[in-house]
Amino acid sequence: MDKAVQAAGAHASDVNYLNHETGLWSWLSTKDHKRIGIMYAISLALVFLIAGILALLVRAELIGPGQTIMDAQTYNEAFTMHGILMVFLFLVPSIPAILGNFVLPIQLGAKDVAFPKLNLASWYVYMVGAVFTMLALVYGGVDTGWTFYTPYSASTGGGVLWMTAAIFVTGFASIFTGINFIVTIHKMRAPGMTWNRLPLFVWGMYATSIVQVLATPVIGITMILLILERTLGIGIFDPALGGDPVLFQHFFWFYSHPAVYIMILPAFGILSELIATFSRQRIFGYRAIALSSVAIAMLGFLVWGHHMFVSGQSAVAAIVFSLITYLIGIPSGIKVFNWVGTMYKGSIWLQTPMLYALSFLFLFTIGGFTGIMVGVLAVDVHLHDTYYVVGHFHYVMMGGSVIALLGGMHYWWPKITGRMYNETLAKIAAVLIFVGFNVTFFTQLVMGAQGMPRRYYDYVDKFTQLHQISTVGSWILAAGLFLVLGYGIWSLFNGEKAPANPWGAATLEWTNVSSPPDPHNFKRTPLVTRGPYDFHLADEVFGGDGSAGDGSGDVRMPEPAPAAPEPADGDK
Ligand code: HEM
Ligand SMILES: [Cu+2]
Repeated sequence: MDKAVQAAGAHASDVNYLNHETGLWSWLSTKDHKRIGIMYAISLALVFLIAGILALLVRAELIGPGQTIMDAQTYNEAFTMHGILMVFLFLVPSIPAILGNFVLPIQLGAKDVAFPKLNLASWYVYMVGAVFTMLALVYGGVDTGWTFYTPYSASTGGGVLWMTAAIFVTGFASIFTGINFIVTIHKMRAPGMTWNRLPLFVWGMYATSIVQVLATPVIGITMILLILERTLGIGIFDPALGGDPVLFQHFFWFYSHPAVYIMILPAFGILSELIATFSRQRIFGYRAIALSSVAIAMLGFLVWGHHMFVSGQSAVAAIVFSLITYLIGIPSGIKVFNWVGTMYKGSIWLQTPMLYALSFLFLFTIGGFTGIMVGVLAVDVHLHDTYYVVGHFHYVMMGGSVIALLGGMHYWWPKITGRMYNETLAKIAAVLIFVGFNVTFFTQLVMGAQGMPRRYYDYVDKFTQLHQISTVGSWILAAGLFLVLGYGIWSLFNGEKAPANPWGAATLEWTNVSSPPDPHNFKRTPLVTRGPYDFHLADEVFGGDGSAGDGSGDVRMPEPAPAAPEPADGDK
């Protein structure tokens, strides 16, 4: 075990949130944000597993032209289900529901979220949505693609009704989480936790919550309208009934573009924590990182038309959407610049979470850059509905969000479980995932640019080789992910006991809370007197009085808060 791990050496107290109550009912009826986070983690891991297996099957079908392991209809249903599960049931809830729930209140110095019952309700509502998803499979499956475009979705198989209902229902889970976090951040901060001392993970969650609350109702209403058209024949999208099919696309993307920020903003938040902690540096440009998240959240509402360049919208609209899309590159670029700036001259510690952070920087930059490419009106006319788009959004959603989630899970694992994972295996897995990811998806960018359309189970011979490379890549990727699952489970039972602050981080969940945390997080409400990345002031972390992490101390600082980054004057 590394030196820093021992240095922070504090002892977990015997009673913690995991063992203070036992039995299934104590979990199903819990209002503890930490336990709800874990319930979400287990549910979402299961969804990720199912959706991942579907992805492997889709890739296996594409290993050669023509039919290989499934027929065309099954293929359509497989990629649709993969997409729906990954986007709506996994990635949208993922980081907020798991790590947001677990970490956010502790980072604020709070005992829990503002509305603990609403938090538990969010999980139950999500589970109802998951059951509806199963029913969609029972009642004939869905083959529309995850976008449910009309007019096809208004007429195809019965599963669509259940699936759209599932998305309507899980939307509430997302809204509940968003409302809860906004109120928690405004109202539950410990004394001294000013807006300028919020950890950047909290800022990321704040921006995300705004989008969740404002955008999710739109997808809910869209799904309801589709259901009404299908069941009652009310004309909304069907021209024969006086509707407009393109209207569906507007509604859908008015939610779904902002939704990509629901998926990526929390990832940005995690990145800031990882980069600061493992570079041992004050974050460079705290305020720029915090506010660029909010800027992205706002701008994200203005660009939906870039998904509809070839849908027949007016040339003026298309040009305006294209131009606004470029603007998103600015706050995103600011972030990447600031993360690199934070690492500059830092003492970088290449533990597994940092490997994921570096991975993210590389992959998200490709994802963002290819996003600008498809945002260029003229270029997208060529690239639209090709594998280039598939490559692009996997670079952001998987290379960005999922990689950040993995980094965050490794980072907070000792806090959540009270155990360390096997560092060597974890590093091997991180490398396998990075390599497998690029082999799988870079090839897709190439074939997309050459004209390979998306959502086809057959293709012309010239694409065979690239498809084969991509499929082999998916196996490397899967090997890495299963390795994570393996050593994760092993660590739960056999892992070394984790100290309170194994990484020498300076935010409250590490400095003032034991691993695993006390049922009420803090024994005494902390008094915050410095910024979240003021390592030079965090005496209790580096050579302080050794009181770190027994959960009993306030954050005691030798000096008053530094001028970091600017004194707050009340709520922003
Ligand atoms: C930040 C996280 C992002 C995520 C999670 C994401 C996700 C997605 C997804 C799921 C699609 C597929 C849409 C479809 O099925 O048609 C897509 C397409 C697209 N994305 Fe992104 N994206 C992200 C960032 C960006 C950025 C930064 C840009 C541009 C600056 C961008 C521009 C586009 C465009 C123009 C398309 C439409 C391409 C087409 O359909 O022809 N995206 N994105
Ligand atoms: Cu978009």
